[in-house]
Amino acid sequence: MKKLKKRSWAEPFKIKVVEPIKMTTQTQRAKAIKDAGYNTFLLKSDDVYIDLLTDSGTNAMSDNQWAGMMLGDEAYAGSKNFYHLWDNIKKYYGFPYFVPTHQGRAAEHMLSQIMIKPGDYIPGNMYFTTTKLHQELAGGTFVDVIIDEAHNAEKEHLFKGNFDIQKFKDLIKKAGAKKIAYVSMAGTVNMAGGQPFSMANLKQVKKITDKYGIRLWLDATRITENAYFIKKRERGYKSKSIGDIILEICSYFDGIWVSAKKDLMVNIGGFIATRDKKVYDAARNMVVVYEGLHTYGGLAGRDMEAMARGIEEMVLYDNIHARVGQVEYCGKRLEEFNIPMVKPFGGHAIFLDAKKFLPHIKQEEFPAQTLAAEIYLDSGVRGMERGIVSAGRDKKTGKNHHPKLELVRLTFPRRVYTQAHIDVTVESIVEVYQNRKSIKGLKMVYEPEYLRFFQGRFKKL
Ligand code: PM9
Repeated sequence: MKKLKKRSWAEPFKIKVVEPIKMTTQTQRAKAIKDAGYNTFLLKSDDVYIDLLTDSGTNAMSDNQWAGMMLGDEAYAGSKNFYHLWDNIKKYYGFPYFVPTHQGRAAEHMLSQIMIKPGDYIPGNMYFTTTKLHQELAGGTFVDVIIDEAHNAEKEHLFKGNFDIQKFKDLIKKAGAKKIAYVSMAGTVNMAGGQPFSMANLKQVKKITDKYGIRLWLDATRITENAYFIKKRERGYKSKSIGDIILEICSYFDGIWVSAKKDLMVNIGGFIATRDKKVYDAARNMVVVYEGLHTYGGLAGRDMEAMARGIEEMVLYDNIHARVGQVEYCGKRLEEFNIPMVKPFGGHAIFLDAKKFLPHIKQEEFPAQTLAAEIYLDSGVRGMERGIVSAGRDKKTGKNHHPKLELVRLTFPRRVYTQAHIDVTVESIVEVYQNRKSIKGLKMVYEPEYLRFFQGRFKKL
């Protein structure tokens, strides 16, 4: 009899409501992707079979969250859902003040306007598209001080999201501490492949910011995954709960901003939370200009209730274990076929290394954009470019940035797809890999001014 090597785990939930998805033919997909200018953001979702574009707002809410939606208090001012959410932000993130926003970039906009003066620098562990844009629009310059390993897809490092302490110190020396608006740390680091920072590294950063009186802020959009990796990989945290690790992380920061569309497993929402009364007062005042009253910030009462309940679920170990486990399952299956990917596997997505996948396509011919389009063409699976298109242009010279990482992100919405969906995805990627030599690159034919990856259009070379 064959011996059992290990016992499997399964998701800590079962399916109560289903949403049909549509299979398309290769001919239909060829037309759809051409009409979309070879940009997966411009596809109609009706033409997509398995949607791995993003985990942002695409999550499945629990029955408890849906029940909470029915308890939405839609009063213009002082909704009880706002107070429930505030209580949970205090309890689970540990900050006394909070301002709701309709999503993450609204929080980035306000914080950048409040904290950055023209000519300031903002060091961080690799750029994120919307974050950096808002920092630049406020007159600041983002400086990447992540460790070099993060820019190398294949390099195995348990904490690729770590700050390079020397790079950070060099910047302070060069620019002067007064010119640093704040430190912008992210956990996990999206553009590096969903990679975490370690608690030890965070403590080192904190020591320096304390010494120089620099404000320390966190993009806590995917902090649950970072906490999970700390629990799994860092000495001293094995027996700590996800909730306690999140609280410890937050205790080192002056404030956080969050796109609630990720960890909180809702379809819309965001917020700022802080212990800095001055920044809070400014954000609370600014939110009424751009978002709505400070007790709803562009959200309905029901949205805030779903967020409050989502926070309670995000800290559950079984939930985050299943989430990261699904990403790992996909990675391991792809590994069997030697598909080039970012390693170690990240928290929210598998990142295909398009430079290695399509070595015959130059970066100026958009290998990752091409690969995302080819995978869609093969199977209707939708991923996202995270390479030269996403990196945009230098704000001074207008020249394209040439990031070392040229990736296609296959992102897993929380609690949405089954193992069978992952298998279909893996098989499609393997098929495209086997036929990769015949694939040709793209040229850009339309480029919007901001965040060009969303709306840029391409033609086949
Ligand atoms: N992230 C994502 O798909 C949504 C689309 S942008 C390509 O990964 C971080 C770490 C994010 C993020 C959005 C935002 C902005 C801030 N920080 O999308 O405005 O991953 O809610 O948040 C996306 P909003």
